[in-house]
Amino acid sequence: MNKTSIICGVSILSTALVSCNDTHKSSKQPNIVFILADDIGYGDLSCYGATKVQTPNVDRIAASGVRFLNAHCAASTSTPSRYTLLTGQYAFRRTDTGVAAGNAPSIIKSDQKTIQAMLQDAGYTTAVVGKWHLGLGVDTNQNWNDYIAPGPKELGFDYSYIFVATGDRVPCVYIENQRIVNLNPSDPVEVSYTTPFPNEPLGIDHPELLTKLHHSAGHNMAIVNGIGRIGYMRGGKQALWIDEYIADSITAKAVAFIERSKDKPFFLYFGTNDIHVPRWPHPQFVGKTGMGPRGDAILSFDWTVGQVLEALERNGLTNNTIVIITSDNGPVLDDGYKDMAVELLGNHQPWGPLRGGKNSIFEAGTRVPFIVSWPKGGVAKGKDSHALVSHFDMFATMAALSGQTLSDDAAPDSFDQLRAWLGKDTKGREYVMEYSSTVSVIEDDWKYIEPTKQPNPKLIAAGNEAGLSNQPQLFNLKDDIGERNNIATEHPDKV
Ligand code: NG6
Ligand code: CA
Repeated sequence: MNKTSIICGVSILSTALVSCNDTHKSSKQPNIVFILADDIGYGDLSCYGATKVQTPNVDRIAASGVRFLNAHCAASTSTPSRYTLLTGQYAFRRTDTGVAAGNAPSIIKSDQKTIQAMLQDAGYTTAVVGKWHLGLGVDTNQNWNDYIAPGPKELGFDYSYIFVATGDRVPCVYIENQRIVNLNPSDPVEVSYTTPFPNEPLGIDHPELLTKLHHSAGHNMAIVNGIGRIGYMRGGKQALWIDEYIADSITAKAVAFIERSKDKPFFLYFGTNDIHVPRWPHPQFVGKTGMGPRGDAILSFDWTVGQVLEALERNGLTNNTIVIITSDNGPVLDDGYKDMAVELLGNHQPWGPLRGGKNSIFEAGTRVPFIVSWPKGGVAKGKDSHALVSHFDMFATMAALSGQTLSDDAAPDSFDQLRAWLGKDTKGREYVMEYSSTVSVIEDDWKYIEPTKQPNPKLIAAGNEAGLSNQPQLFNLKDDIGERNNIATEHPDKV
């Protein structure tokens, strides 16, 4: 190693990385792999305290990097969480960023700045693989049998291999570079979220066709692969996914992208299907945790992480790749299918010590696992950090890292937290805001939840409290991480 590369190797400063980039190939900008789990909770991984399920591959990344204990996503459901992540703008700045249907038009507007377009400007090859859930096309009448735009390409991803919404929403097909994969033109895909198609059996009328999972709430419309879904669809029989192979399919595409991009800096944004409903993991995981499909799907997630890490290793990329693992929102047990998640939970604590869960303004809705590893970047190894961080700081943080200056209209809610992400700054953000029917703010040890006139549903899903109130709520998270004691009246100054 010559002197220049030694200096670059120990430097974490973007300026050094940029200038070294010109002179020595081995000191090029780091690759970025962002793995976004679906609905994995703060206590669902063994490196976050789970014992009934083991996640050795995620744990390996935690051991080589920083495990954050005070990390947040922007919202307690997928679409607003992902919107905020990719645009660096709180989803609650708009009213049309709720959980998207499978035929929602593109939610990110073509003139909005995105992290992936910013990284393209910095010389990165960019890809999205897996869950998208940010809409496609201009309206709800997309022609599914043609190139569907706008979509990932128009928003800055060079390559895409996605499912458009969630595993439980039609259309149940893979879409590669904005065209349905394996589509037979003589069997076109049609999608509706309002009107059933004549002669297409529905879950609500044909329980005998639900050979894999029965619904517990909703999920009684189109039947695909023996599972009822949300929304109606017709056609595309040859293109339909098989749930037990979704992890295989998207992981293979993520790995293939890494293989073919290895010679220049790349950004892979990888949204897994695990562990969202319908949980129907590959047979190799079935029965392995004793917790039913929900637990087994965590193993599938960990397998996916392992495949990505192996691909990096095989291609000599481990050292100079930043790997980030996190989740889009908190955990849920019964999310609309009878998959025994409640009955087989035992003493597993998907929420860790937190209150609430998916769809909740309490901490378990939005405090998520968050792990950052980058051996060459000098990330502290096997360290815990209590710094206040959020995954939507990704935009500004990666801009700083790649030497990009953000324009005034880019990512207003995203801050450069590189030092915190590398485990060097122990404070992190000044504050973070989160959304779930109302907003909350965390600053220092305090969490404030804005009162709302909306009624507080008794329980959402199984056991997840929404946490809404028509009174201000204030918690001291240092003494009361479980948000049991509302001390708003004692601290009017803080409120
Ligand atoms: C809800 C679904 C739930 C899940 C959620 C979105 C029902 C009864 N519940 O409407 O199953 O799909 O939407 O999840 O249909 S998310 O993680 O993508 O935000
Ligand atoms: Ca989710």
